[in-house]
Amino acid sequence: RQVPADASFHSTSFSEAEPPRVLITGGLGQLGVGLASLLRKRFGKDNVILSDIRKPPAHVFHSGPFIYANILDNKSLREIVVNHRISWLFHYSAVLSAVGEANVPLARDVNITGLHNILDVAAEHNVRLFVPSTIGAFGPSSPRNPAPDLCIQRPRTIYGVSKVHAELMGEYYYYRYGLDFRCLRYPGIISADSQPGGGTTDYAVQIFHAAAKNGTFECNLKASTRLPMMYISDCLRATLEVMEAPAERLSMRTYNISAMSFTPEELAQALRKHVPDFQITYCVDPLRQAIAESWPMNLDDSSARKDWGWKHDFDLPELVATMFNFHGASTR
Ligand code: AKB
Repeated sequence: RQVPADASFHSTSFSEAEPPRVLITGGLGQLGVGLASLLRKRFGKDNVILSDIRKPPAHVFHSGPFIYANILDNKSLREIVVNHRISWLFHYSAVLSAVGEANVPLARDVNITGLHNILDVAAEHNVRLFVPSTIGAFGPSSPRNPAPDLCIQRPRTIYGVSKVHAELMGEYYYYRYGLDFRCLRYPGIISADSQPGGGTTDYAVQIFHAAAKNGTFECNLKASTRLPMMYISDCLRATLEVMEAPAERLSMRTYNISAMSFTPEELAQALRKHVPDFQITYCVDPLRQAIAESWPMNLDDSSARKDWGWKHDFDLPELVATMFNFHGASTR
């Protein structure tokens, strides 16, 4: 097992009586607000601080603590961790795959330099750190169906390169400094009330809004492009579960997690149960298509299932029904 002798020290940075004090960076992206709401139910509203460099919408601002945090500003990061007695940090700031290719310097700053700052502050202040990785951390030479936890990773996007870097640096800090680093490789995440920004799997979110609104959707990936996907509530629960797992249950620090896998054509067919005349057309974006074809079609998540009991709740039919319930029956 890859657990150092002193791991028990890191397995409990807070006592049962004292809940963790949590900071979420990049909190206004697709996942932060949902994660904050899950964690606030568990640890108390005031123990979970959402942060971003953008101004929050009113409902987010009024739902619990929100602060400005720029991950490129080391001094202010340290001030936040010290002043708020942060003991758990969820590092959600990232530039996603398609936007990263359009702006490599930005992706490098946010995804690599920003990560270095986060690793240092977490290691210095004994903070348990979660960093999401992704199917994008695999590349064309990785096994695609399924991709195991440990295999060749030679991604061809700056996003993927930065995520492999995050996995390796986090694990290095764990072995070198005892940083309690935990990482999950997320599939494409599907959410009803938040939008992804600039990814390759975004079509699988946009299609639901389009189906509910006008019954048609123009897809930017080919009909047969198979990718791993997951409903947001499974993703956030997995994230909390791996953070709460006793250190001795973790045989690794970076795990694949998986739920379902489908193509745009299969998703459109599943949508027709709710919108019978739903039409999908295809206008392929060559950049996104090339990225998608370099990613796995399925992830092997057997280690997560074995080590800390990961189990998904949502397959494709439940996902589609839940997304439609959220949007209300068709708004057309
Ligand atoms: C993207 O498409 O870039 C992300 C991801 C799969 O990491 N949603």
